[in-house]
Amino acid sequence: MTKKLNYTELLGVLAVLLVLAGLPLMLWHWRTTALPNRYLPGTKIINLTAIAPGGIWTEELVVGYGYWWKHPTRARDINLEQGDHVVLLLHSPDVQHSFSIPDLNIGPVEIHAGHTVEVEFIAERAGEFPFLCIKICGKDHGRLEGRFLVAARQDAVENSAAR
Ligand SMILES: [Cu+2]
Repeated sequence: MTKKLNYTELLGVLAVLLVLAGLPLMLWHWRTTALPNRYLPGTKIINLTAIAPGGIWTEELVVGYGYWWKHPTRARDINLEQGDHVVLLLHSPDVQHSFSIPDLNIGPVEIHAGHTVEVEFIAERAGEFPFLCIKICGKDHGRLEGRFLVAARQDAVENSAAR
């Protein structure tokens, strides 16, 4: 014999289902729609995560338990184009790191474990711009470096050739 749910129980079940389905949906919406639309169209959004063991900057998302077995790809060279509006989302899953692009006078930007820090800049000049961690964060600290390679914009190249 089955007992029919009364109105209050039904409401409770609905509330639980709403939370179970609604929260992940809201998070998904935030990640895919709300977050990218916070920036001007054409903005290059680059995720950079610093990982202390191995001294790796990676563009991959490294969170939670994945940290222990994931082998993220090292981001050595990040290609940009002159004039690009760049938003860096800096993240650390382990210890406190300190981000800097010395040639662009950016940093030191403290990245606390578990937090994401936003750094915004415009790649005005073409060239190579090393980025690195400038806080001793472990034995592989020295390997936490990479480069932004800013390619000269085509019309800028033509302008300088015409002169
Ligand atoms: Cu470091």
